[in-house]
Amino acid sequence: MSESKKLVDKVLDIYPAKVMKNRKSHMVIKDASVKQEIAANTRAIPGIITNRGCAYAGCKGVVIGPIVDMVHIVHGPVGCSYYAWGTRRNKGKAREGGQNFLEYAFTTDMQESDIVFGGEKKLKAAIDEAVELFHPKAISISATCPVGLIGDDIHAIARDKAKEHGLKILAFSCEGYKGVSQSAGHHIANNKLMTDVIGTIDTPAKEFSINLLGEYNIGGDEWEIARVLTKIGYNIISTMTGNGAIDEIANAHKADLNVIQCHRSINYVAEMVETKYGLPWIKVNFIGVEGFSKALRDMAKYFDDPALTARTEAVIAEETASIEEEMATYKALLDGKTAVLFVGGSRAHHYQGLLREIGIETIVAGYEFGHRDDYEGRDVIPYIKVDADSRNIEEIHVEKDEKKYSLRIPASRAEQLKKEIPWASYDGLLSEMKDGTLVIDDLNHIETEQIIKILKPEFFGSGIKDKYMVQKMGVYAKQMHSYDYSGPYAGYQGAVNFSRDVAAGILTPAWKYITAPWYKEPLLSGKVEGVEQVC
Ligand code: CFM
Ligand code: HCA
Repeated sequence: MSESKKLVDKVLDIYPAKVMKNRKSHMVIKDASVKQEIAANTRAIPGIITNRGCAYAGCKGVVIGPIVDMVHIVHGPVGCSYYAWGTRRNKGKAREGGQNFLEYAFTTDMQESDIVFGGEKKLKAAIDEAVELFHPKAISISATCPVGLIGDDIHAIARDKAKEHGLKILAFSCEGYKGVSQSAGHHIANNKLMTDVIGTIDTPAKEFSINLLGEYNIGGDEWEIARVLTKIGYNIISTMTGNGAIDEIANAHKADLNVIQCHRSINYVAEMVETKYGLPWIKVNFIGVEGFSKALRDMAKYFDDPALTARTEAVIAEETASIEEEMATYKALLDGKTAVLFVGGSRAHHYQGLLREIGIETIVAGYEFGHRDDYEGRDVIPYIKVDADSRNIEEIHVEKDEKKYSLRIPASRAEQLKKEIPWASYDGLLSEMKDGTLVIDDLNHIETEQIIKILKPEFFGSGIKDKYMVQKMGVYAKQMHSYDYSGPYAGYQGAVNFSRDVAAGILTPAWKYITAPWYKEPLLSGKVEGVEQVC
């Protein structure tokens, strides 16, 4: 029996029958010879200590919060705002003459009396106060659980106050209880960005214009990606939403291409922009040396411009040469080690290439709230229509989910693109894993404990909730959400930073001062001839 099978049996053994059946459907041992399916994006079992967050976290915390020049008001009890204050480490800078409110936490601080008599008055006052004190370009209002329960009409307030003050106010009914995880919040945020922001400014874009979608500038990632893209000659119209600015996002539809890093959190915008404005999108992975170079090459292939392609190759050569030696040093230190990766909805996949580059193989991986396509991937079939549109560009149509979309791509490029770049399609986490390794969706506390005990990996890519329990078991756990306050980890320089931090974390002599529980607690006990206890 394979190690993974033994592990699955052992993990499932602790559950009552009904729970066992449910959890089993969220576990898959990779087998490349068959098409595999996994249960995902379903409700966590009550009583199980899941790592997931809520819709408010996904909407305000993840998608809307990183926009730097908006005042983000949380309508709810103070804890929801305080908990979300600065913890995601999405960095941002004010544009010239512009504003940056990222350091602030704005809340209506609802009290018991507001819950009983309604919180609308307080919200109106908060908006007036924010406008008077800060004169922002735009405001967001995020509803927390009690708001939905008592029925405050945040949308009517947003409409009236926007008119009164003459600015954009976006209201999000992202009460934490909606959906099964953060994922519902992403969707709510995406919808409003589409209806109220994108397309509201029409400044013509320069050549090679792109939007970066699903990149949140955690630890400065976007700045490292942008450094290289700008060197090649790309014009980044907007980033959604790390270091994002509201007017830039409003003009996003003028770009030539949407480039998606985290598909899970922003695919709805990509799809809606594609349908409404004919703007195609490609999925990339900016993490890891190979990953980043591939992303740059895919983008160059899309634009198919000889000078851009030459610059791409020159920048790749220069950048990779500058980090080669350091990466080799870390590989020599870490070769042969193993990792477990359990992160949100894309990083458990995105970091595997980089880990492999420094000699670390991922043996278990999973998402908190990924959907089935994040595990299983998705293919689309582009096909060509012969007629030409008014701009003298032949239309290319994409058929997916039985719908047809028109894209602004020269017909001659279609077949080639289909073969060469991940145009509107993507690989899932399962495709990254080696045969025999284990994929687990919505991993919980007790399963994490079992995995660590049985597999004893050297590296666990975690969130804040599971990090310290793993470290107390003597295994290095790295916060893959906040990067443990380090970063950037994306791009070439990011790969070096990550490798340095992982090497330091795994190789620190501190681990010899912690005795893992399996060295002190008996796994079996009883009397075996002449021996008191067997461990
Ligand atoms: Fe996308 Fe993200 Fe992630 Fe995500 Fe997140 Fe995040 Fe994450 Mo935390 S948007 S899915 S909801 S890459 S906040 S920057 S680290 S769980 S893997
Ligand atoms: C969230 C945000 C989070 C939490 C990270 C963690 C982040 O989903 O609420 O649990 O450590 O990246 O900050 O994913």
